[in-house]
Amino acid sequence: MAEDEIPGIRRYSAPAGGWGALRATAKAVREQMEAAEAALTLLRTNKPDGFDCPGCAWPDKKHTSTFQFCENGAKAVTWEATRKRVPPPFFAAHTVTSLLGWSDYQLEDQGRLTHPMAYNAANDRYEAIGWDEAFARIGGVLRGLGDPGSVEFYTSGRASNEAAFLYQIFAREFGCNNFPDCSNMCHEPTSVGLPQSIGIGKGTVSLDDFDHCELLIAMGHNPGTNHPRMMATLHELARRGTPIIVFNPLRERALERFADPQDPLEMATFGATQIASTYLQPRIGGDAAALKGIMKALLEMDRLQGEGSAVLDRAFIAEHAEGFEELAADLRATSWQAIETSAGLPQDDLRKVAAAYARSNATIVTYGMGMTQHRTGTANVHQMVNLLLLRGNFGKPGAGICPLRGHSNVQGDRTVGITEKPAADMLARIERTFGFVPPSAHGHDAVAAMQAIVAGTSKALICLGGNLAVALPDPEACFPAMRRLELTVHIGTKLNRTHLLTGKNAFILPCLGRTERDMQETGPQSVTVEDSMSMVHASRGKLTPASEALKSEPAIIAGMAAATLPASRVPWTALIADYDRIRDAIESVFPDFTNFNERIRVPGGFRLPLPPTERIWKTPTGKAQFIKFGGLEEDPVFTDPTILKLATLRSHDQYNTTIYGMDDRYRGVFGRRDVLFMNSDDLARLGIEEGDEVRVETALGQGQERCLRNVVAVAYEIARGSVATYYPEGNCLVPLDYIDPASGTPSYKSVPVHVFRATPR
Ligand SMILES: Nc1nc2c(c(=O)[nH]1)N[C@H]1C(S)=C(S)[C@@H](COP(=O)(O)OP(=O)(O)OC[C@H]3O[C@@H](n4cnc5c(=O)[nH]c(N)nc54)[C@H](O)[C@@H]3O)O[C@H]1N2
Ligand SMILES: Nc1nc2c(c(=O)[nH]1)N[C@H]1C(S)=C(S)[C@@H](COP(=O)(O)OP(=O)(O)OC[C@H]3O[C@@H](n4cnc5c(=O)[nH]c(N)nc54)[C@H](O)[C@@H]3O)O[C@H]1N2
Ligand SMILES: [Mo]
Repeated sequence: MAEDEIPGIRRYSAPAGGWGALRATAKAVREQMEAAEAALTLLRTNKPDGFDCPGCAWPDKKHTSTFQFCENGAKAVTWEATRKRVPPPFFAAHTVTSLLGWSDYQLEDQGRLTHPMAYNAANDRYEAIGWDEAFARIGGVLRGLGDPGSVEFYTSGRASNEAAFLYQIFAREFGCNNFPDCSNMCHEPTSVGLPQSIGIGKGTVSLDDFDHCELLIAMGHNPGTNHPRMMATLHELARRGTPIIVFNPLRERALERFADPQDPLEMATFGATQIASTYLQPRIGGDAAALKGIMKALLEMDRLQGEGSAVLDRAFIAEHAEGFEELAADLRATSWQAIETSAGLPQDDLRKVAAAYARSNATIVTYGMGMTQHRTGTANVHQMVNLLLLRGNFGKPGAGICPLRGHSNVQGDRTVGITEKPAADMLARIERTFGFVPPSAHGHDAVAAMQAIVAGTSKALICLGGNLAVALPDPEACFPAMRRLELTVHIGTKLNRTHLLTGKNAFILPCLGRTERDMQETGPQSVTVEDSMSMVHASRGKLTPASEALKSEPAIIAGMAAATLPASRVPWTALIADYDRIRDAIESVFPDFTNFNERIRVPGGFRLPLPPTERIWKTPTGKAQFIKFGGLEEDPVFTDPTILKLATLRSHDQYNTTIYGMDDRYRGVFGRRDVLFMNSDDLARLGIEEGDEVRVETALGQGQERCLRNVVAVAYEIARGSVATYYPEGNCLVPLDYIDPASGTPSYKSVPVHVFRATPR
């Protein structure tokens, strides 16, 4: 079938970025905002006195640089600062049941929520309610539940440090550690795996390190879409001639060729820069094997070079690391043939990567969801660290590990206490600061929280942002369970499907977004966020709030807490009057925030301590750990050759469950999302033609049929045996318990499936 015969499927031959990005930005502005206001708003993004971009967690050059253009940052900002509104008459006109029939895109595109709303089951509608009455009713239900452990406190990673801190204090004074958060679906393997390897669950590089790095290995992330400001860094590296080796089963255009909208010459000449110097396409779930192959090759090179070889940093290993001998023995015992089969890459390619790595004196490994959202996500993180440790790539300029975090403050939320497994010293300091005894029993992460909701043991769900039921796997189990809850409370900016899965008592509490002015008793307030390089800085919105009835996230949390806990030891009202007081309390609980208020007044903020950058390892033995990966396979091995591995991905026009538009420009998909990307050999092998309608079925044989229908097969440059579709549509194929046991993160990127042709011949 000729390619233009499939509606909306066109090959995209241009580089990423460039004029296409400028056109897409203009479209986002046109559809959501007044042009003049949009221009002013975008210019305030990531400025010393402006607000932090809600788009991603990639740092900005000290938050002091000139305006950095970013298409998807602009989409995130204009989507929040839209002129569209969802006022009470909207809810009067539509029952919740009818709204459930709308698409995710339609729901959010209605605009900003304007008033607190309470669900009325008698007429199946959300109705406006006063703030105080909402708080009182929520408090009443929570107090009436009896068991504090039956309440789930979800956090999505846009929440500021101040909001997240107050939220965890509220939950802990209430009496539980149930903190499902979006990180559990995202970088939890980083938060679990990195401490085991290097003693801290955060990336170790700073933006400056990219100026000194001699080799970058980029694994399983798609920065052209998800971390667009990183493209400027990659562009710079490529121009400087620094090799960039990509591991991604799909060809992602921005990792191949990019035209920097910041570069006048490139723009004027329609030029572009080649980004990846080497682009390897392992099969989905083949990275652990590939990393083992590279390390095996390195050991072989080291042996060949004999005495005096500089392939491994022997001095570093001896002084700083443990477990090398076990790792080396395991690598020696692993055959090249098995590595090639598991990785889906030839030995030769892996040896070349090893050679390039051995030449580099400073290497950075960057990674994203393609590495973490697997059954072995945590073990995958260990393997990337192993590779870096072999040549001492920690604690020197230009080297280290760089997880690309998701939500703009997901890292900060964890830093200020959103964790279901609280450390004893944090609990002790909470007690000292506020005078109540916080619970120490571990609570639920995201999957465990939903499992408790499905089992009926959890009775209430409070969500600080996000769209939990849609973000989690297995809507068939989750959606009906949500309706059985006693209480659902959503603090959000825009209407989404989870808000419509109403419990017996259901509330939507609309909050200010980051772009908006937050006025409290002592004047306009700033909040703080931490980016993926551990830089903490202030964010201050300037826009007039979308509605006079909105409250800030901290104010909503304080209101709920005060109404729930009449004998609270926390001075909720005083804390809200001046956020400096919240920051003083944060400093009192978390010593790393010394002089917090003073330090965020410096443009660019400050960096939290990162011991590995000084070669200090806060592991139990005080050494960095080599942790071997037993075997080669990330997933169960199937003998049935018709089973393929499915990854669920973001399109270029979406922010997680927020769908901005129906295009995925760089992958050549326009006006639709119902596609399954397939390798043409697999198409031929399975008797499917491009453009055929197909049915995707989960092949785990758990007795339950999981099926995605009405998707169209599209030929794509994707590794053989691997297929991909969009998130969240693909979530119906992922069982709720198909997780990395070490971290609890769902294996969204590797589900065994069968694909059947549905188009009759
Ligand atoms: N515009 C925009 N920005 C965002 C987001 C958004 O949705 N939109 N989401 C934010 C959030 S919360 C997050 S977590 C990040 C997500 O950012 P990314 O980590 O880039 O997220 P994904 O789109 O899920 O896919 C990652 C890549 O993994 C690859 N991949 C899939 N399976 C494998 C595998 O087995 N091995 C390897 N090596 N690669 C694989 C896919 O081809 C894809 O290119 O972005 C953040 N920023
Ligand atoms: N199949 C599959 N599933 C996945 C993934 C995948 O790759 N594949 N990725 C996972 C990942 S990495 C993540 S992080 C999760 C995301 O899970 P979530 O964080 O729960 O989801 P989002 O779509 O980011 O949440 C969108 C909603 O946040 C609210 N919101 C936006 N801005 C604000 C704000 O400033 N304040 C408040 N209070 N609310 C706000 C709006 O109401 C909006 O509807 O999904 C996970 N699910
Ligand atoms: Mo994420």
